[in-house]
Amino acid sequence: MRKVSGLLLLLLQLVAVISCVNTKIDSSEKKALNQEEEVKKPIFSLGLKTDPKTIAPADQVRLFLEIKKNDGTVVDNFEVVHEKLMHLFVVSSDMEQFFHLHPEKQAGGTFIETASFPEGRYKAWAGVRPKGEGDLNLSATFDVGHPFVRPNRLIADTIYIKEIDDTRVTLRLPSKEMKAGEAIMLNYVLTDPSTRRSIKDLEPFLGEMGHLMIISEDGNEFVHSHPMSSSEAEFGVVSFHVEFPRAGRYKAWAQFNKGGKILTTSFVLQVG
Ligand SMILES: [Cu+2]
Repeated sequence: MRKVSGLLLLLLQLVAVISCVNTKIDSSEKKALNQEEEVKKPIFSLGLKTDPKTIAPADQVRLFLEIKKNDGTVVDNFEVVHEKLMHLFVVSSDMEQFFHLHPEKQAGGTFIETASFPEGRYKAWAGVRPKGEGDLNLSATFDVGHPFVRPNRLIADTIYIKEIDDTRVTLRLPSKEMKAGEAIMLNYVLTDPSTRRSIKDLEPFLGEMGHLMIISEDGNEFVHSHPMSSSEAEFGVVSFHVEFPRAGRYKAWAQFNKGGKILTTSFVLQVG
């Protein structure tokens, strides 16, 4: 009996030691995680001011944008990305409005853009590459008028065909369900709806045969993709390689240059 209780005691001690080790691992892991979070803390943010401060629908408004560092300094040195220093995507909270703008950089680092917007709450995504840094996509919000804002709910498209300016744009999705974190190919096929022939006069737009901007339903995830080299733009097919950060619905805007005219098309996608 004594032997058994001695064994039991040993076992209990062993369990205690193991759980102690476990706790230690847990706390050190936590520490490592915290450090990682600190490292990941964004160094840059987007400063946005408008003139006028209160914006009425359809009124001309000037947007002043600054890329700021944590210490408050304004970044003034940028690399050209796709022919521009800044690509600004302004999207309404219901994702019905989409603007692709190119603000002009001023001395000192402030970018200025003049535009007008229908009533709504807007998120402005600025795509920039500060010298020596990677690509940044930073966002800031502003209101136009007195928008009634509710959580956005997108309805996934079931038919992936749209016609714009005498061009039929068909999005060919992968045959399998699209999953977050997987490499996915989105093929856009551009045809002439009357002849059903492929569009052959696609031209580069900002240095690429197409641009694809994807935003999650809640407006928190932003993905910008460019065509793969395997695209056959001369046959009206432009392929994008994308990876969705998480499951949910996304709105995807694709832009093409057809004989000097910019075509913008959008679809809502469901990602499992
Ligand atoms: Cu752009």
